[in-house]
Amino acid sequence: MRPVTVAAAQLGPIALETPRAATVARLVGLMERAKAQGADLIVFPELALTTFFPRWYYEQEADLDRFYERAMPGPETQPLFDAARDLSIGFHLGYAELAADGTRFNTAILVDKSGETVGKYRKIHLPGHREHEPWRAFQHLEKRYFAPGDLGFRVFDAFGGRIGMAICNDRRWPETYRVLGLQGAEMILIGYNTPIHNPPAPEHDRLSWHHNAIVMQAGAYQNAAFVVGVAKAGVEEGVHQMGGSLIAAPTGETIAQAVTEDDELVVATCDLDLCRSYRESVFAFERHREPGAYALITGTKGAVTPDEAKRIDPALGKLDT
Ligand code: ING
Repeated sequence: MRPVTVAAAQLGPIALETPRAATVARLVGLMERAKAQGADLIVFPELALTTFFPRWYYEQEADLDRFYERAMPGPETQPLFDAARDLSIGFHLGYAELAADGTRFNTAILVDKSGETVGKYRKIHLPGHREHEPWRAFQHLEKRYFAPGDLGFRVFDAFGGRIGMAICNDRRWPETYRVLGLQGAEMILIGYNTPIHNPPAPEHDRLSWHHNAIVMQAGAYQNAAFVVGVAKAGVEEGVHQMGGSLIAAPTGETIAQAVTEDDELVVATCDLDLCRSYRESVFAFERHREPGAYALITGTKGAVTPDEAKRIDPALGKLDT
């Protein structure tokens, strides 16, 4: 048995004008409550220190600076690291990072029970658009405000196992989970801010919870790992963001989930050894995968014609006369 008691710390809205210190105090309060429930690790959502600012168009770069952290920990976030050490509870935190070279990333860190940062991830799949699109009820300017992550999908040895991280839109792409699974990930932490309404495809809105659940359940099952998905939820500055925080087991089942759209701790004790029966049978990668048949997966960004496909993977043309 290698139990890890994890608390998915779903957050309700964070208003534009909420001071960082007030939000940090709110997160520390959740750390104290999670510890009281026996948690080893608390998982906060994506961009957990501010409102989801990509919903607005900012002409001036300077107007964006208020949302980014130049240091982690910095003076206003140090209380999180102190609480981790004092309470002996690790945490995962999503935040906007302004790197030393001026590059802006949508970032997450993993901090252990001593308050040491043991892992960092920068969001790779950036959804939305780059230019102002006034036709939308609200913007989704992640392609404008962040650069694609440059650290890859990594796993980190912590909490007695192998912990991977991804952020929000990453959870919709099977490649995310497989790259982590190929490094032996046993638990994958994913914070998200997901508006229920998607302006380019409103017909998808009613399926928000269904899509949220199936991608994380599938990712967990197909890679023999636990997946912890954590929302910033509720009506935040007029935009309704879904809750649906959940913990999925390697069985593919959801073993715990949120029932509100506000601050809510979803707690489960996850035995990382449960990954083994899947990792050593149906998903024994080394026995069953056939990478020689997967050339298209990294050979092209978008879909291609069958003829172009044959140029990437000659096997596809083998029967051609
Ligand atoms: N948010 C959304 C997500 O992938 C989105 C973007 C919204 C995609 C609605 C599809 C439908 O959950 C972030 N921050 O990636």
